[in-house]
Amino acid sequence: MSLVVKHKRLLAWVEDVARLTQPDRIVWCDGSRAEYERAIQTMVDEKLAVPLNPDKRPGSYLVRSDPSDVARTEKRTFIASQTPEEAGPTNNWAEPEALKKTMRGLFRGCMRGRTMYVVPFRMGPAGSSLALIGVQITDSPYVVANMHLMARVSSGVLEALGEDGEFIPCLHSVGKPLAPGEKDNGQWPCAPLEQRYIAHFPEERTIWSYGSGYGGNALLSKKCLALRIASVIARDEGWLAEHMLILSVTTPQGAKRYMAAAFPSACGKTNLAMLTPALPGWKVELVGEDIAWVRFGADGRLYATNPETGFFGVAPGTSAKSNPNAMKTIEKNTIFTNVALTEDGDVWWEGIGYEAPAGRIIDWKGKEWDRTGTAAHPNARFTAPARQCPVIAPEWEDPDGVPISAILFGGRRPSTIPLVCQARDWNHGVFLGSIVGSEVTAATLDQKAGTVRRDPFAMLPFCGYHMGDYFRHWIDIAAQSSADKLPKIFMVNWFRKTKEGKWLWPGYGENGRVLKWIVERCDGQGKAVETPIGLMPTVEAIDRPPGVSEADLAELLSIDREGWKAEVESIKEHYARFGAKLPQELKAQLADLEARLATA
Ligand code: SAT
Ligand code: MN
Repeated sequence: MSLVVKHKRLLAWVEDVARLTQPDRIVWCDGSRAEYERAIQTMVDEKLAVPLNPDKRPGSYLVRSDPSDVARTEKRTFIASQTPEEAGPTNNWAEPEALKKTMRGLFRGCMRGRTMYVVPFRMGPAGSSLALIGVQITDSPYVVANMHLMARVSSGVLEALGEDGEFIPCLHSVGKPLAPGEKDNGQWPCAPLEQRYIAHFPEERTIWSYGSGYGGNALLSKKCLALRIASVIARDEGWLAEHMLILSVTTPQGAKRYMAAAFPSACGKTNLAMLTPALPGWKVELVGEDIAWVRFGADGRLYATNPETGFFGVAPGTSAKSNPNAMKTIEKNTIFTNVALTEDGDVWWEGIGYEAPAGRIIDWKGKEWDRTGTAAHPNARFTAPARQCPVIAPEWEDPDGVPISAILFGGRRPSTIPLVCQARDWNHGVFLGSIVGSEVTAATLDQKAGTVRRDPFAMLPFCGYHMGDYFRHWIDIAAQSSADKLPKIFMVNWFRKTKEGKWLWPGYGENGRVLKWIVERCDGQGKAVETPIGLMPTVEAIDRPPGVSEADLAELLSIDREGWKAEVESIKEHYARFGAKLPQELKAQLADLEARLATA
């Protein structure tokens, strides 16, 4: 590499890691196209990636991971703050020195036979005051290629660091050293589950990840840096790092309004971010589909920035019906992981919108599919550049971010939660964020079906500190502005069912009708009535989609008083976890809700 690295701390860290992990060679990455192609070719040579048919999916590849390494592993994810109190009840805590000792033992010699890549990257557009620089050391060419798509990898980042700039060290290994002469030979490298650690050291702003090569465990820019570590930085610096999509809505009159929205997983966040509204004349464009960094501008408004450059989206269920814009985004230059391969060299998955084509299908495990089980893994992914999205907002890389008019919180709630409801004020909105949850559909080890799994702000797995302090931070941040400039906050629920189990709301493009009411509320229009749970649209205020009767809409907008009383009890249980760290303001919100339900 022509660039001479002058950053002593960075050089010393790279040397230390190389001494510990003993790679065969070190490659400093520059973010070039040639480098991307070399990383992919390395995988192809090792039979870890399959080039797809260029007539079907130009520039695209299929990768199959090990069946034990197919998703983020929350049980192996740690917040190693000085005290367990700082990590709080929702995180796995580990004592930092002990964890480092264990992990150093694992890292010792773990890159033997492999290349150690040093990947400098920036999160956030050039010139953004929130942009953060990270340097990821990894022995995975899969990570290198994916980071090229997801983050701004470039040698310019090293130049910007100069001799002593701040960066977040991200150390990663798949945890599978190679013996002399040994090759991966089609075997996705990773370590056994019990040896995996995804560790965050929030005080040092450092990430160490060992043993997994998949998704958020390995692409450390994403959940580890841009959410867990960034949430700690944001708390200290007075901004917000959130698990939110960012979109714009343009009205038929040409007014553009921006919204940020948080949903737990499997609630159609990517679909909403790329929505094609069914209402004529309305347009939605995407700024981000997973992470929002949010800060106040000089004008007192909140501005949101997408720190990433690509999508790491779930493939199964993505179709021309559920998300036509995602389908267009992944037509080319896409890395697919754990989907099925068709005989003509294209990809296929459950819910792609058409039957699996005739001929041999190779499933995600690399075996010929007998057409009984699923051909793609349920958490199979596509990695694609954001700029390929047909509805990407032209301003998506604006260094100032986009001014947010509304914040939405949602979940998958077959009962109780109405289609939409507006918070009375900021603190009430924070309350709505703190009680976000989705109904458990199939019973799991720790929860029975029909109960609500709470996922406050959809940040449960991603908050790098005590969730009670995080609630406090959300309440306190309002003091940086005034009530009239703060975004309005809404709770939405596309998933209401009748008692007989029939969907009450068609969802997808029809959700644009709810966005319309939200825009109207932000602009001081749109009819709403005071209810015990917040401000609700009247039945006439929502443009009714075809197939939804007036009675259905009335039910979608009704207050299920008994359901809400049960909800209050469930929120009390949820809140009990946070003990003395639960802000007084949220206790007051809950007491207020209970009182309103009793008297109204
Ligand atoms: O694997 S990721 O963490 O990037 C995606 C997810 O699980 O939400
Ligand atoms: Mn996510």
